[in-house]
Amino acid sequence: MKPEITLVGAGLVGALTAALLAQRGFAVTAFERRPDPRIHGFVGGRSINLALAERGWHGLRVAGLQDRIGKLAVMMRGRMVHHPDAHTELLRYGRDDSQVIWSVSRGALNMALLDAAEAAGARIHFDQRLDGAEWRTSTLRFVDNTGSWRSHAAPVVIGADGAGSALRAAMSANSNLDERFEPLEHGYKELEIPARDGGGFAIEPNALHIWPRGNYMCIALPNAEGSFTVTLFMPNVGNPGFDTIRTSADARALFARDFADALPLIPDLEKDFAANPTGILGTLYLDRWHLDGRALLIGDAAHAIVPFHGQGMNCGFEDAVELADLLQDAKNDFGTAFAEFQHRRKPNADAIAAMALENYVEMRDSVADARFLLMRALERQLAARKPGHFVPRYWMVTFSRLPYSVAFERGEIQSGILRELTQGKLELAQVDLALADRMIDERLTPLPM
Ligand code: FAD
Ligand code: 8R5
Repeated sequence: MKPEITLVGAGLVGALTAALLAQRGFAVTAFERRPDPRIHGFVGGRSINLALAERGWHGLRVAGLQDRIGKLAVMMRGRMVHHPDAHTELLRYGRDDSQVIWSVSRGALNMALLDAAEAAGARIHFDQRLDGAEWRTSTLRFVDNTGSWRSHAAPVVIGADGAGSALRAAMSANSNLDERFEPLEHGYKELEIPARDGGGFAIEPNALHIWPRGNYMCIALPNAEGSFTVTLFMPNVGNPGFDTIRTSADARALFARDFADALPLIPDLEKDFAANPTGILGTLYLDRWHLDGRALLIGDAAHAIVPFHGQGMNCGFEDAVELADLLQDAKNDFGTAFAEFQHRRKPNADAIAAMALENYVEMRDSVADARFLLMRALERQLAARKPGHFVPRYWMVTFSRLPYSVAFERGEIQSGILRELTQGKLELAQVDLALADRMIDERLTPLPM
């Protein structure tokens, strides 16, 4: 008999987990609140994309989906910075085109993952919203869109139902998970740069575009069909802020002043600004991710983070792979496997949460700062002098599968080295590279790469 596992949520992480567990011989049943996107189209309808990096690709590779998704992904070589005077510059993310990130459609990704889960034998019930749990009898209650109920016996349940997790709420009703949500005082709004008439991209396709403006910014990621999804990030309260930029006319005036080169590319600015909700951002921390061997939270349900490193999904995919490996070896001792999962993943979730918060300041502000640019240039030089020894933090997070906690710790040491070496300096030629080599040898061990 195959052990049975119930999943709540068949979004990105839930569908990947369903595929990986079914591939390893578990009898997987998943319940998803939304309708099947392969039949009804993806709810929302708009093109929404995500940045896929090495950790995400690894999950897709293990699930056998690399080729299918590879065909749909748009390469982003670096940040294309749009300065206030409208000149642009490309800051490469990696060493060369082997170190890039990729823009993929959330809908296409979710549909591919659902196909893979079902192909491996997982059963997925759509239009089924978790509404509560009775832990004494291990019974979950689901409600469909007509309001009718069903009960499901679930001795082992995994919650991949996102930041607003209903399973988390049901677990909290039983035991204290020590949950805390730290809101960011900034929100976001999605807009669109459509494809040019007759097709084609209106701006450079192979980049992640950033309009840094100090305390706020816009970004744009390419969609394969030629459009870009634009996101405006700014304070909830302030000037500009979502409390002062309230009407479509306010939005147009803000763009005319601060994003003048983008404005003519966003024909539906007014309509989208009014119609699209203002997204909220924040970090979710829980001290407990599981109820012994009965229930476990993964992905955003356990550790939602702010978006500024583009790692929420990437981190969630890493969760899915780690969990599948643990359960494969667990001999049905779910309690031990869930505790080990939390033990291994929590320090990494905390590390990426902290790095994602830091990257907001870097994206919106420091790209215009001379000392920052000098440290960035030096970082690349040291990476070339000492490959595998001095590795930029962004590279460790984005292009490797080193634990996030290692990226964070080494990043702190490296940032100390960069600060000391550039103290009072204006250009790269003034930096003492022999001293740099000594600092690296003394403070960092070479990586096993
Ligand atoms: P979700 O994707 O939220 O999936 C949860 C699923 O559970 C959904 O399908 C939902 O319908 C279902 N569900 C919810 N409640 C219930 C219930 N009660 N019963 C049954 N089912 C339920 N990450 C990146 O790595 N790179 C990016 O570039 C990036 N860009 C992003 C852009 C946007 C606009 C947003 C909002 C997020 C972005 N992220 C990105 C983060 C990423 O989307 C999340 O980290 C990732 O989707 C988490 O996956 P998940 O499966 O845990 O949660
Ligand atoms: N998420 C991303 C990066 C890092 C880019 C860099 C940043 C939109 C709601 Cl804000 C953001 C990145 O350091 O140059 N990689 O991928 C994705 C990002 O935002 C996504 C699209 C987003 C939540 C709205």
